[in-house]
Parts: sequence; structure tokens; C-alpha cells
Amino acid sequence: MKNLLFLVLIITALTIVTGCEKSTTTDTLNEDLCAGVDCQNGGTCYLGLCDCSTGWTGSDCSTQVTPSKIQINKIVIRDFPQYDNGSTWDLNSGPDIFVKFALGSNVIYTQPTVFQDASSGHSLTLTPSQPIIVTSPLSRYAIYLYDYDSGFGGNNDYMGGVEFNIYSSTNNFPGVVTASYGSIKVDFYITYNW
Ligand SMILES: [Ca+2]
Ligand SMILES: [Ca+2]
Repeated sequence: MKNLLFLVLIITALTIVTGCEKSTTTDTLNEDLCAGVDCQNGGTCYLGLCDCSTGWTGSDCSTQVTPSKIQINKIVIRDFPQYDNGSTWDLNSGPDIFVKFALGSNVIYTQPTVFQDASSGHSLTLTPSQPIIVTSPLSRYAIYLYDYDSGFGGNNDYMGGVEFNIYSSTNNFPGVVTASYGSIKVDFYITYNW
């Protein structure tokens, strides 16, 4: 009988604890403290403070965290100069385009193949075998276009280039960044790492 009473007491105690779980003091406090707190960019409020998603910081998660690196997974050349001072790039055919990606004079990537006899109006899509890594997102990088004539390191026609910002602290981390200048237009498909 004593044992049975003890068991009943335990069950009663458990029921009270379980019953209280849905509305603890913390929940009420959390609701109070989080009233009017608007956490941006997927952040969640806990006890009045925002717990931000990766890549965001600040009291309301509206400040970007500068990525430690940006990966370029794909490059699409949407437009390029049609003529070399009024002449065609090659005698009887379109340019054989390849690109270089650089930081200042430091070439980070040289396309190992060419887009043979490219014609305007058609996008040229380049998917590097390994993503190109940008390690200094706030620096200005550059894309250069060449018409292949006699070897990747040899005498090629320089078609033009663009220096551009691949990242800015207020750009909301777009998946595609466009570098354009004159008749050059190149899209970079990128992902971010922190
Ligand atoms: Ca040429
Ligand atoms: Ca050609």
C-alpha cells in the first residue's frame, strides 16, 4: 500500500512537470522580450536577442559578414567586342575566345580551352574543373578576354577586360555578379563561404 501511494505520487508529479512544459516561464519571458524585435535574413529571436543566420550579424541581423572566400563555379560571357578596330579578330572567322581571371597582375585562372569562332548573340558558358577561389572579396578582381592565335602564353589578340567588385558589404550576397564595361558583359555564378 505504501508503495502504491508512492507510485501515485510520482505519476502525479510527472504529470505536473509534463503539463507545465508547454508554457514555461521562459516561454512567456521570451515572448515578452522578443515583442517588437525583428530579426532579419532568417535570424530568430531568443530572450530579446537575435540569433542570426550564417553570413549575417548585428542586433537585427541586417549586417553582412564579409565572406572568407567566394567560389566562382561558372562564368558566362554574354557579350564581347565584335571587332578589333573595325576588323574581324581573325581573317576569315570569329575570335577563339579564352579568359583570364586576375587580382592586379596576379593571374589566378587561365581558361585551358577556347570558344572557337565565337559569334555574338550566343552566350559562352565556362565551367572550370575546380571552382575559382576568391580569397580577398573586398579587392577588385578583373576578367580579361583574348582571341587565341598562337598559344596560351603567346601572341594572342587582347580583346578587352573589366575590373570589377565581385562583392560589396551591402549587396545581399547575390548568386550572380555581372562584370560589364563597353561591349563586354560577363556573369559570375558564385557561392560564399565564411
Ligand atoms: Ca586573331
Ligand atoms: Ca577564329
